[in-house]
Amino acid sequence: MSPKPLDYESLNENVKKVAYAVRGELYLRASELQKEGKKIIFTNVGNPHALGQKPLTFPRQVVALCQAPFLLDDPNVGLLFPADAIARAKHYLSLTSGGLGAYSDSRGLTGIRKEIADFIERRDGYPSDPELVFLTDGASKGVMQILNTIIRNEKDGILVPVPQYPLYSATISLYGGCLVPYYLEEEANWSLDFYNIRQSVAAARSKGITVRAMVIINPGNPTGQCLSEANIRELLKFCFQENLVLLADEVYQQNVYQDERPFISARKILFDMGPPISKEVQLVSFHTVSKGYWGECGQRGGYFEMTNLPPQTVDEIYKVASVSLSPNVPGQIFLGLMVNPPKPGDISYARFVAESKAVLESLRRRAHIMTDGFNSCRNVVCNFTEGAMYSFPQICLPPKAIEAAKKAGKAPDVFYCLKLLEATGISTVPGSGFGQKEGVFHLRTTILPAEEEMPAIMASFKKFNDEFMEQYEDYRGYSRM
Ligand code: DCS
Repeated sequence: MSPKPLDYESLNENVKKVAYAVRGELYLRASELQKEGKKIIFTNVGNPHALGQKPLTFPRQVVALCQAPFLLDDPNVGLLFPADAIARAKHYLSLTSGGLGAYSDSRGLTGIRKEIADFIERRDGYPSDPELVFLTDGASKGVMQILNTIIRNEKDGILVPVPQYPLYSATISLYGGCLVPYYLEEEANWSLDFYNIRQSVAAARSKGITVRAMVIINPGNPTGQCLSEANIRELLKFCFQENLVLLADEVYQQNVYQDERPFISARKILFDMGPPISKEVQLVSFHTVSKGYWGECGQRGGYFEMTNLPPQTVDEIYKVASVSLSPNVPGQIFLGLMVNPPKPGDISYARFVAESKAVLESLRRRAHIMTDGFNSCRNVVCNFTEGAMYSFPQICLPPKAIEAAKKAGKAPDVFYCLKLLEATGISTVPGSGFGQKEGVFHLRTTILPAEEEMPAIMASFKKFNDEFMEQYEDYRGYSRM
C-alpha cells in the first residue's frame, strides 16, 4: 500500500530538512535529565523570564487592564493601578474595534503602527511611514514572511552570517531556497570581511545561484558583536552594488554592553548616506518585545519596517499577512508600550526607569562575568559579549577528544556539550548548530542566569572544562588550530 499523505516518507522534503539546534539534541537530553530530577541550568534559549527575570510593572499593568476592561469600571481601580496605566489602557482599547478579543487589521492596529513609526523617527532622525510598518507574532514570523516573499526556488540565494541564528537556515530550508554563507571574523570581534563576502557571492554565482538578499544580525546572535558604523556603511554599499535586499535583524538593539559602538540602525546609516543609495537599497528591519530589558518572549510581539519597497510589493505582503487574519493583539500592545514607554513627569516613569536600568546594568555585569570566566579556562577563548544575550566561546578541543567524539558517533562540539551537561547541568547549544569554520569548535550560552548564581556556574564550568582538557590532552600539550 502506498504511504498515507502524512506518513513520514511522504512528507514535504523541505520540512524534513529543517534543523533548529536551539531546541535540538542537547535541549532534549537536558529535558530528560530534568525529568530524572537533575538540576538543569537552561542557558540554551534567550528566554529571560524563564531564568527569573521579572516583568516590568507598567506594561503588565496596562495589558492587565486591557485584558480585564471591567476593572476600569471598578471604583477601586485607582487604588490598584496608577493613573497613567489606566489612561494608557483606555488609549489602547480605543484603538481596537472590540478590545483584545477582536482581530485587528492584518498589519496590526493603526494607532500602534503610528507609535512605532514615531519611535523609529526619534531613533533615526528620519520620518517613518506607519503604512510600511507591519506587526507580527514575534520577529520570527516577520522574518519568515519576508523570506517567503523573496525565495522563488532553490536557485535563489540568501547571504547569511556564519555563525547565525538558525531561524535563518531553518526558514530558508523550509521555503526551499539556498543559504549562501559568509563567515564573520572571530579574530576581529566577529566583524564583516567584505573580501570574504565577495568570494562567497562569487562562489554561489558560479553554481548558478541568484543571490537576492543579505541578512545581518546586529547586535549578533550567537556572536554578541556590535557592528561598527563603517562596517554597516560598507555593507549598504555592497547591497547597492550587488542588488541585494538587506534584512536587518535588530532585535537586540537595546542589549548593548559597551560604549564605543552604540547601536545605530541600518536604516539610519542608509539615509545618512544620501542618494542614490538611500533611495535604491531595499531594506527590511526587524524588532521584538522578546529581547531588550523587556524579555517578553511569551507575548509574541514583533514588527518589521520596509524601506524602498514598491507599493505593489507592500500590497502583496499585506495580502499574505491577511491569510492569517491578525497578529496577536496583546503582543501588539506590548510593542506599543515598548516604543512609547512612560515619559519624564509620568507617575510611572521613575519606577519604569529603575526597573529597566536594573535589568540592563545586571546584563552588562553578567556579560563580563561570563566572558572573563570563559577566558580563564584552559583551551577556551571568548570575545567579549558586546551586545545581545549570548557568549560564544571557542573551545579548542584536543585531537584525542575529537577522536573520542568520533568513536561515540557525535560531532566534537556536541560530545563536549553533552559531557558538560551530564557533569554540571549546564545546558548549552553546540556551535555546529549556528555554523562555524571547519575544525573550529564553539558553544553558545546565554548570559541570562541570575547574577548571584553566575560565579558558581562559571566555577562549575571551569572545573568541568579543565578536567576535560586534562583528560584528553597528551603530555606534549596541544596548540590551538
Ligand atoms: N532574531 C534573532 C537574532 C533572535 O535571536 C531571535 C530569538 C529572534 C529573531 C526571534 O525572536 P521573537 O520571535 O521572539 O521575536 N532568539 C532565540 C535564541 O537564539 N534563543 O532564544 C530565542
